[in-house]
Amino acid sequence: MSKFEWVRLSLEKEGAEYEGDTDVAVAPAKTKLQPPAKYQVVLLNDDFTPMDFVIEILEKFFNMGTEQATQTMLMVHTQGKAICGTFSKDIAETKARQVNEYSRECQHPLMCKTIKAE
Ligand code: TYC
Repeated sequence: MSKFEWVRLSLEKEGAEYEGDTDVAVAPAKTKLQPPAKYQVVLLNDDFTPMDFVIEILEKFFNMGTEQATQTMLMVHTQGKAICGTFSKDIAETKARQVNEYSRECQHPLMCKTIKAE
């Protein structure tokens, strides 16, 4: 058995790759790749923000129709919170920030936050 053949077989036995006779071996990755985490954008209830304003937010930032926006607003109003959508981390954080900034501009205390989805 040649020297190279011996190296190739030894590396293969350990699960590494042999890359020709350059003496470069690449070890298999130790960590398994995971799909990117998802984040939920959650709207919280308060006693002061007008219902119509919450519906406007859901239409404007979450592309909901008036029917779905009304249902979601009522869910927040009765249950205390509701998920408005699930996105990548960046998009979820941007939407929550845009909602909070716009609410403050309009003098409403509406709160929007993100939580990592299971
Ligand atoms: N509870 C508010 C009211 O009675 C309405 C409301 C709904 C506020 C949803 C915030 O995320 C919210 N005017």
